[in-house]
Amino acid sequence: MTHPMLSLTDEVASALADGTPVVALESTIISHGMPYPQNVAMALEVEGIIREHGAVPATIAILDGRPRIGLDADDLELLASHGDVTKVSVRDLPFVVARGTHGATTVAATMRLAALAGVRVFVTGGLGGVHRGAQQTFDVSADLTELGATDVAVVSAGVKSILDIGLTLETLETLGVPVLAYGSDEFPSFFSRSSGHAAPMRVDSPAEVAAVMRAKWDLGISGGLVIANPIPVDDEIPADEIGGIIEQALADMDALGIHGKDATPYLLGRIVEITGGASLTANIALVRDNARLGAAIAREYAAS
Ligand code: PSU
Ligand code: MN
Repeated sequence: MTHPMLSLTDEVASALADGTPVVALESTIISHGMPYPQNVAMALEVEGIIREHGAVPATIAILDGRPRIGLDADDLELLASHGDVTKVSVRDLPFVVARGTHGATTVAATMRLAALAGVRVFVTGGLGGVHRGAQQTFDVSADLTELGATDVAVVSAGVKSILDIGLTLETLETLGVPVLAYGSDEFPSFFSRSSGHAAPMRVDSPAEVAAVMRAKWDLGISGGLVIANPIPVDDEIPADEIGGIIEQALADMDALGIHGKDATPYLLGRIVEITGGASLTANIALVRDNARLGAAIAREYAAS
């Protein structure tokens, strides 16, 4: 039975009914993570990649207060270009639904809605985590809380070093979240294949990922999994090159007094500005690669 508050497209509803693999996609990356029009082009392209690789894409957002599982091209265009789309993490979901407004869902809110719909695999670019200086600000993304609680496997390229990567990994350990680096001994840092942090666990095939998902949930251990897929070699921005740019973006944010839910969108936009768009090219490349991997994982999981 589909949850009565969700609206599924016919394509997603029939895929879920007949066991066709489905891959969830978030919408904050569209509305608050990339500039227009590259954001809508990315969203459409990634849905196409997931279809080409044998799964059905389900981009998730709130439109007119209605949680939507699967969107059409007009919906994606609205999310990419409309001036008034709220960034919705889990705490924002009830407010946006009750008011009947538009919301773009973060990793946390997308996981929650995907799980309500019965979707177990979700592809994104980067996760939220423990912000640098969180010892003072308490700024820890609700993405981590949600990974500790909700049964969805999330494919990302790791976390940007706008965050404290070491503390993010510690928190995921505390929350019981398996962190699987794909084909690497090191946890990746989004733009770079390396981070200086060893991967807690390594896997080398979609089937191995599906087996860990099954084992976790069959053991009754609720919560998510992180699959950290390093950016393809040819698209990588070396850590020493991006490091200084991230420091500058963080300093600019502090000077402007930006914090809370505006921090991540500001930093993402500022990094695109400082790199003259090079970071956006890398970001889109890693999302494409994550889509290919996520579709393969969803296929293996459906067959397992
Ligand atoms: N990191 C990225 N790109 C993104 C985000 C994070 O590299 O688009 C978005 C995701 O939607 C993530 C959210 O869930 O930012 C985290 O926001 P916060 O730090 O406010 O929890
Ligand atoms: Mn935060």
